[in-house]
Amino acid sequence: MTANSNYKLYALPHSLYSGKVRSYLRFKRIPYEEVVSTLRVFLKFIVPRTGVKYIPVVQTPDDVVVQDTTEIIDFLEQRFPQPSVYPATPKQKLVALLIELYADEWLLNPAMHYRWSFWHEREHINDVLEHFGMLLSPHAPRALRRIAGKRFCKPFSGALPMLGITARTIPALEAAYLLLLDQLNRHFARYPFLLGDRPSIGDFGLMGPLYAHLGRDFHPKALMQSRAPNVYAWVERMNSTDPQPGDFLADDEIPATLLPVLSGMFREFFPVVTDTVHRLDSWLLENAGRKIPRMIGEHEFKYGDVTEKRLIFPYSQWMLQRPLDFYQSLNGGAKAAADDLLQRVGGYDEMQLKIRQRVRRQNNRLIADASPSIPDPRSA
Ligand SMILES: N[C@@H](CCC(=O)N[C@@H](CS)C(=O)NCC(=O)O)C(=O)O
Repeated sequence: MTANSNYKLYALPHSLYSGKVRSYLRFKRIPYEEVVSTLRVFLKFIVPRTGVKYIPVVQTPDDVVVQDTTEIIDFLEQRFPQPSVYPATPKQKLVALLIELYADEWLLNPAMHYRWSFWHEREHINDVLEHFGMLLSPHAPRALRRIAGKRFCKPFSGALPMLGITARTIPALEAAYLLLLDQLNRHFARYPFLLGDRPSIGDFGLMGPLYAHLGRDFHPKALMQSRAPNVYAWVERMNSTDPQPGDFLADDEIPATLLPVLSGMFREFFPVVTDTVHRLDSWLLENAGRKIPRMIGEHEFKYGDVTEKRLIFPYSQWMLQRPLDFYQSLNGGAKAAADDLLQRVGGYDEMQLKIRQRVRRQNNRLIADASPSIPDPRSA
């Protein structure tokens, strides 16, 4: 045991993925303290202990250090199993895993757009820059943090085109986000969380984009409050320091209000993540033994009717493997129930995808599994 017996969350107040773990720690009532991830903290702790430059990172009182929100939550679920954030029933567990994937890997887009496309709104952008300036020091005067923040934020503000967020796609991106807000607003009018009275891994996933950027930055927060007050109330519920969780809905029920959200996810995001799997498959064949980079070239995708290009992120396959493995492990009545749900939301064919070259995480990096699980059809 270290002198301090609390868990530590290395994070930043405005960091997307930090919001996911923070709300989880609060929900589980795990005593923790939040450490502001300044450059010094990155240099002295995060990089030496994780080998990578991401937040959030959790350090346990017995000095285990875990990086990646999904791994952090799964690690803590072992230590604090009750109440579980994974539903025990097949449809609910599948939906929770799918929504975590969607939030982490796709709703990053509206989050990034609504943070970085509003430079002309002074209050909005100053707040963002002052938060980035915390990398220098959270105690530096606001004006100084704003100046430092301008430098530190460049890799993020400059990332929009790499994510396919351009003048051409922004109208469709905004339309898709407003539609999602309306759908979730209807859902949260009836249910406190996605699957009833208890937040699931899907809720925590959604808290990344829907809190740090879309429910916290000035411009999108005002939009969420006026257009989707029930979503904003959910954000506040998810951040509560005194959570009062109940149970998931009985009988493996999936609320009808979630079906349009799932349909939208399969329509908009699944073509992208499916193509990511195909592109990574080819990349691994051509680059056997090489380290998997964070991005492997670019591919075309569609927002609404507009075709654009974005970078390909192999990590998305790792996240996809979770719901896919779970679904493909089902049989009997559980599979039939999941199939029926998938048919109704236009996701049945998508979920039959067989991943030939699986990936896993080792020492906080993505690596290819030793041997492909299915032979290469091209070598036949
Ligand atoms: N998949 C990772 C993503 C972590 C991540 O991208 N964190 C952001 C901050 S919210 C970051 O550290 N970005 C640094 C970078 O992109 O270089 C997770 O779930 O933890």
